Amino acid sequence: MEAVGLELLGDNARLLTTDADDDKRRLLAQLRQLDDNYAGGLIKYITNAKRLLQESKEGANPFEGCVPSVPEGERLDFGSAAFIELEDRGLAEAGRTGFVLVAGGLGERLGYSGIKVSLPTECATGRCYLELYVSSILAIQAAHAPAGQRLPLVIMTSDDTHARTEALLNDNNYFGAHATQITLLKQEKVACLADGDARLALEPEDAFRVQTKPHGHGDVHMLLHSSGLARRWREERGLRWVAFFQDTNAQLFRALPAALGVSAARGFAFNSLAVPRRAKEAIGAITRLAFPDGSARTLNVEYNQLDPLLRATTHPQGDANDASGFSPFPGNINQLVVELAPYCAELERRGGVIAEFVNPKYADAARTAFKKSTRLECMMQDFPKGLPLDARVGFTSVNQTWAAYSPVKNDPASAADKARAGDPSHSATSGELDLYKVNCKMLQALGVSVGPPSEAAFNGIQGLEFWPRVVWRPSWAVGFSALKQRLARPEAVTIGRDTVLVIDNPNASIDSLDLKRGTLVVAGSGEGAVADAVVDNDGWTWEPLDPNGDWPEELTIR
Ligand code: UGB
Repeated sequence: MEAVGLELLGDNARLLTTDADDDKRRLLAQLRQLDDNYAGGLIKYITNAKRLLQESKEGANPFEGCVPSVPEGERLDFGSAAFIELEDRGLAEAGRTGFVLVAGGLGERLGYSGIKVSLPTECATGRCYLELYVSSILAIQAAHAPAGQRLPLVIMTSDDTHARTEALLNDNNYFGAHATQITLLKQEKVACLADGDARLALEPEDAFRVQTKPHGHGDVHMLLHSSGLARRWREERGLRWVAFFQDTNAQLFRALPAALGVSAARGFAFNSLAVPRRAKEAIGAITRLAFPDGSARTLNVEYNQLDPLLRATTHPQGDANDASGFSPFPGNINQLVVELAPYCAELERRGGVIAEFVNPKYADAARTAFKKSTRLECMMQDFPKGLPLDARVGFTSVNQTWAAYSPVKNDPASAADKARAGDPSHSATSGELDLYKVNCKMLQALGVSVGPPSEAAFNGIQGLEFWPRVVWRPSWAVGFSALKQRLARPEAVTIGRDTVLVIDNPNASIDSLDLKRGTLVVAGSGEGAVADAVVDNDGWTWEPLDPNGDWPEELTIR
């Protein structure tokens, strides 16, 4: 390591004594590890930190002189003819895609003690997020990948999630995947910075240990580069795309294929799946920025930066809704479709490092001291910041948010507060209910008579749309066209209000069914059709839990 610029802020008196050699070795080992984990080493990290901290101290505006506008992209109605056409095209492309799940976050806002990918997506089957993702990829592989191609899945973990993710896979036999097709890449934390000069912060209780914190989900790009996986996917596996996604969105495979179709149709090197964004909603906005030198880029602008940028330029009213009731700028949901060839070229050029930022909370007006230590961070959606200017960057927005994005992020109390304020609750409750809704809406779009939904209240969230609890295995159908093939006569199928339909048999089809009341589980694996079936039983019911009962956490949070 170069002997420049590395300063530790802490109990320096003890650092100088000779009776602490073991502790010093321990510190050195940690510094070596921090050096290895960052592309370019610790000195590069500190150099970057000094630059970013100086810019922050000066109050530099990264968007100085930029003019924002709404970028090029596609806005689709879920289930429309255009949607289904792009979905079909995208599913064919999905057979040449590597999938990347970022699952290193602890999900502190949710307050769940387990890892988020182990949460049930819904209560009808209890299928967890990781199982849903893996089985969707396997279903796409069976239907759309070239013979013998096993579609890869990378899961980025962290110290907080790695062992439990590994155990979840092992305990469930990789959910049917081949063990070699799932790779876990663990992100490491980065050193904390004690002050504006980027001196490293030591633990208050241990003068021989540097404080560390997560670097953010942008680490995924560095790991795909340093592991050599992205390059091998392109050169050895002949894959064309890489799709990134977050830990808890059961709607992922309802919307991602259409985005892949849009990428192929429009030649997008980088395509962000998006949903309509209400002004001030805490999600990033996909924005085209024209720079003073005449160049332009399409980027994610985080919600806290959007309002001042708009006020200072084209929209004096700031981050406001237009006549549609939404912001004209689509909301980023961090499901990204990236073309592998330009992606690999860019990783090569930048050594896997992507744009970073720093967000210190200052303790003084001179902006030199911090309230607490800070660190550099990076976000996976910032990758286009360094792409060549001629790279086509766009978005695919699905107009019906419930069909594309319903993540589980908030604990019940904050979820109820958000719902009361008219914002999406992004809770285990909404995640489950939106999944039933999207499945029912798919069947309805194909001519099945469904519902109507009831109104329900769970965990203090009132007025919820409670559709029949309809779920099927991904191997039964991914996408509208596959679903259509499972229904010989959609007009002969009725799914009544408050009923439950679980299709567990991947080989069954439905000819005619009147699900009047209660529950139907289509189990087994034999081929055959549900025909002339009338179901009327007591079935399963969903009811709010007694708050004084002793229930599993997975249930109380929904
Ligand atoms: N994650 C990691 O794998 N590693 C990390 O170090 C951190 C996170 P959050 P966030 O969907 O509403 C994003 O914490 O970062 C994984 C976008 O930036 O749930 O606050 C983690 O496991 C924002 O523009 O979200 O905000 C999870 O799978 C907007 O789109 C994923 O990263 C926002 O999501 C996201 O982590 C949103």
